[in-house]
Amino acid sequence: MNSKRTIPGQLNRLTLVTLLCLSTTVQAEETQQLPEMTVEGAAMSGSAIFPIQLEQTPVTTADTAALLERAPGANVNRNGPLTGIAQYRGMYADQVNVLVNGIHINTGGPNGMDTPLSYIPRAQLESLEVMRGIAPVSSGLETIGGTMKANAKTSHFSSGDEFTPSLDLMLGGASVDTSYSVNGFGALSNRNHRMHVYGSREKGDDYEFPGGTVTPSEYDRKNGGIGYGFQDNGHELGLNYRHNRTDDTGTPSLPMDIKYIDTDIFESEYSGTFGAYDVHGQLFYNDVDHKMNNFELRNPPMPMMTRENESTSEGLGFRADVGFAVGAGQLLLGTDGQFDEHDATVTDPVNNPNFYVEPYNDVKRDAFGLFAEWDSDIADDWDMQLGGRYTRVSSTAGNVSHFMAGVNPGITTLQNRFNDADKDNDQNNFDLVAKFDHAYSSQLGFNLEGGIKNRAPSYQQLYLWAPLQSTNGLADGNNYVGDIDLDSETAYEAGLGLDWNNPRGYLSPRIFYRYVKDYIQGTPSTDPVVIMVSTMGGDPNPLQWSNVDAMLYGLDMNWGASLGSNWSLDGVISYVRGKRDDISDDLYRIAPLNGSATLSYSAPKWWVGLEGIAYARQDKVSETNEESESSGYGLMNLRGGYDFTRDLSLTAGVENIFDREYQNHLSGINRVVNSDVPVGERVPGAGRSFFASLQYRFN
Ligand SMILES: [Cu+2]
Repeated sequence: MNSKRTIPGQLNRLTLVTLLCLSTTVQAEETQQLPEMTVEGAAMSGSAIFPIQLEQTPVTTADTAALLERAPGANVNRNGPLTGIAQYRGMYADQVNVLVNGIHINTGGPNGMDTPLSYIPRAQLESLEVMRGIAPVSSGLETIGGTMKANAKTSHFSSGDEFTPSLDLMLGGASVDTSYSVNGFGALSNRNHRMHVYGSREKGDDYEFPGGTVTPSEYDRKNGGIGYGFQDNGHELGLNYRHNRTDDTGTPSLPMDIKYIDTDIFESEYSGTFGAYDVHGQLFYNDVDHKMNNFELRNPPMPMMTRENESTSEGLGFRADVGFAVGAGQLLLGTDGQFDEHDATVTDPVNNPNFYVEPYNDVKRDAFGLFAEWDSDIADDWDMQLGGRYTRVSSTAGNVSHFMAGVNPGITTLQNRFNDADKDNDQNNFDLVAKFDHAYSSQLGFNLEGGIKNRAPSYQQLYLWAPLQSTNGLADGNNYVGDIDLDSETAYEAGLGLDWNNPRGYLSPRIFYRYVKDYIQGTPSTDPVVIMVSTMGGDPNPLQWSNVDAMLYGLDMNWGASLGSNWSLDGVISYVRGKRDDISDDLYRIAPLNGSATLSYSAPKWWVGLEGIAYARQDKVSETNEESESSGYGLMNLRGGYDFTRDLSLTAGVENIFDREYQNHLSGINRVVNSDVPVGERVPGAGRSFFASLQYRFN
């Protein structure tokens, strides 16, 4: 209960006072009952995965990534209403392995507009989990910044031969962006077959904040698909197809807005048992066709500077693993791969039909891995996980062209230099993970972990040859160029945690320290040609991706108190510090100390929850990235639900009750002219919003 005092100082006074009053009031209740979460979290291994509680969150917030703020250590970098980039312990974008329905999605937008989590709209989300601490080597090819898992609603086998139907319908809306959200999911299953079909649409206008309107922050997304599963005699097969169509959607922190994102995702999965061996395999493919521009949802920075970018991408992935008993534990042996292709072209269809730049042409990034992981009970109260992985990442790119080559000497030099270069980059990486869990008593457990993790450079970091803001959503406003000779980032990480729970409450703090050798960071370009070309494009101080050294350390925890049979108080606190080790500077876009607490009351037919969120100021900012500081703030949200019948329920509430004006530090900088938000200022969060959703569930 003291945890609230550790919430940072700079928060809204009202939030703190309200939280204090509420918690003292309800503390008076004497009845004790274990909150559900404590029961689930009691097993030692359970503490490794943090499931975000979805029941009490608004389905009307379209962006699934926004939910990450509810997990210890996790957060979200926002560039627009649908483009949340997952952050975990100060690492983000390509550094964090986000699994969508168990697969890695090859995203097509060179600026992170179609982030993995954007492919499961909130209304379709079944579960969202954050693996705490160092991710197991089996959880993905490149997991330097951790692993998260999002799963969409799907069909499940039922028990008899008869087919049983189920239906899940949702209709919702919110006031701050006059948005609506509809979702339909239908399934039919028996004990051998299951099939489902689903579709959703979300549409919202520019959202309001106390100082006006954020332009453009409108969004429009349709997402739907079909799935089929078969099981018999311990063998199971699943097939899924998903289509995503995002139309006009604003990303005010990026140079362009989404015109469309058109993506197909095919997944297949098999699992079965052969004697003592559990066999599992996955094969998946996706393609992305994406267009963005700077003249339809916003005004271009200068009237003649209209630009449009079309990107296409394809990704093929697989995984095969086998598990069997070895010694006192289970050994998992596996192989996995991800083979991606990227192309992008910038044109000016409005003012200059001759304008033509290829930032990326025929880019290929092929990752192939082998891994072994052994989970065992080394002693009565001790669990151990040992894992090792080899990953080879081979990247290459084709020759590029620019319409000014042969005319502009700087561009001619950059283009020829790139086209004459050997563009192959091969990385051989070895990951190691060791985790120990010790159950000291039924109420207290400790865990200790250490690991070495790698990430090969992204295609943008290798192959961006002309100074442009193509940075997978970094949104710092700087022009960047790549470096074909970059090395992989290598993190050396250690973590320590404890899990305590008893009938009065629970507490699961973790501390971690991570040293990242060859951390990939933009550093001031010293190349006179790059500087000259970038200056023509408006940025006289371009950055070049480089290997530097960095460290990240911090603490995160979830905690809760049982306050009687109906009341519960649950919270999360996250803190991370990220800084360069080679020079004196801080890392870019690191969340300040933040925390949230929710007081909820649950009755058989209804519930109500009051949430307080507090962010401290962030003055540890990156000078290299010209990052600005941000102030602290506090917010309150009130939500409730009512079940009319077993099938029909209503959820409603108000977000940002006091219509507080605030800027989340991880929100990008506005670069849209003629907006209520000045150019160069952090995009503010949404003002007060009333929301409601009606859900019909039949099964
Ligand atoms: Cu884009």
